[in-house]
Amino acid sequence: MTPSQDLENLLIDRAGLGAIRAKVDQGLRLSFEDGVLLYEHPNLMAVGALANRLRTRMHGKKTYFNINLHLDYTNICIYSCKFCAFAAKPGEDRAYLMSPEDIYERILPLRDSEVSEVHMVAGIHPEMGYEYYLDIIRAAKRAKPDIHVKAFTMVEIDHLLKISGKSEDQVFEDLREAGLGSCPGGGAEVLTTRIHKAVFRDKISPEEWLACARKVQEHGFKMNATMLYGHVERVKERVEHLVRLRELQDECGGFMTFIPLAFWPYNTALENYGKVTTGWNDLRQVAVSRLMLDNFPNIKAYWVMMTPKVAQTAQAFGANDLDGTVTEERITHDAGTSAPMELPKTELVHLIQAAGFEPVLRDTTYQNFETVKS
Ligand code: V47
Repeated sequence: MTPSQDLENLLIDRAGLGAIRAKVDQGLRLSFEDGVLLYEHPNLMAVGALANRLRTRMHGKKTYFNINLHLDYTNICIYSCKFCAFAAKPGEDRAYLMSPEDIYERILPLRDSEVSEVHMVAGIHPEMGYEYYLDIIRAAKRAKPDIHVKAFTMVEIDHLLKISGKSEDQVFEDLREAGLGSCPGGGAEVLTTRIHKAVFRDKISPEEWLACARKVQEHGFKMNATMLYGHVERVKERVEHLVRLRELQDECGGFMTFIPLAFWPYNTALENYGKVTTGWNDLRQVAVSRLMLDNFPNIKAYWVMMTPKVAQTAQAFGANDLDGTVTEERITHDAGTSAPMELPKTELVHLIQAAGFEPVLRDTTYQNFETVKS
């Protein structure tokens, strides 16, 4: 054992977390009660050291990122979730809808660039039919055939299954044929009945989100999972969310990354209720996620919601991925995030290296890697 490991053990054990350390060291699963304890423990540094230990065992000093683009193809949405500042109703000045041609024209100039992924997530439009969804994927692939299309949260997939008039197998076959590569992890919010009723009651329930994720994975697609935290949820509800995801991952194994999403309250129905999450809370959320989700290969610190500085620090609290360059995200910017619109590759590399980690450029599904030197 090195002197720094000795010191780390001392920090963790003196904080009264020796029993959890023993479980982490033996690769044993943490319980629901362990999760609650980690969230409530006053010594964040000790919780972070535990998460960093697991992160180091899984990934060493590597931090992954990619070069990507977000296209939130419409903000028109039939739902009115209390946490959302992005959604608009048809006819509102700020309402917009991108056509397949718009998607094509936006991606075409990137044909010879390093961009490897387009992330497409949006509201549930009341009128767009099944073919529209296939057409926007096709448009992205037509513009840049090698781009990975990571599109449609479980809310959109569930909607597609309902409006398609086709069998489940056919819908997934159509999506694959159109060029869908994988699915992003949004729309889960907090997977408990109380939070569903309180802040997103019209949208699919926690059980429906999990059932849809199971279908996606059973049809051979990889996907991510998220949790929207920092609003009206309680500690036990955050733990319940993590445990439910962990159980589904045991069953299906198709989750690539978990992304804790820090809530931004501005322009939402929770503006006067919620406070912007603090760096302290964000780092703890990353650390507890790493420790509880032992079967998730990656934990992402999403700088758009967490801010670049907190995301950078999160690398030492369990995160091994910083997402990507992003460019053009609207959902969090409409809700007042203080993060910039885009981080150039050089800036991401700097954030990673300045914290003593090794930047590794990845593709969406973590199949191809390129170590970045600067
Ligand atoms: O589902 C909505 C969240 C999600 C707010 O899979 C908000 O790689 C904060 O899913 N404050 C969409 N968050 C984003 C998403 C995502 C992002 C980055 C990477 C990946 C991935 C997925 O944004 C929504 C919702 O949970 N959201 N409003 C808000 N006011």
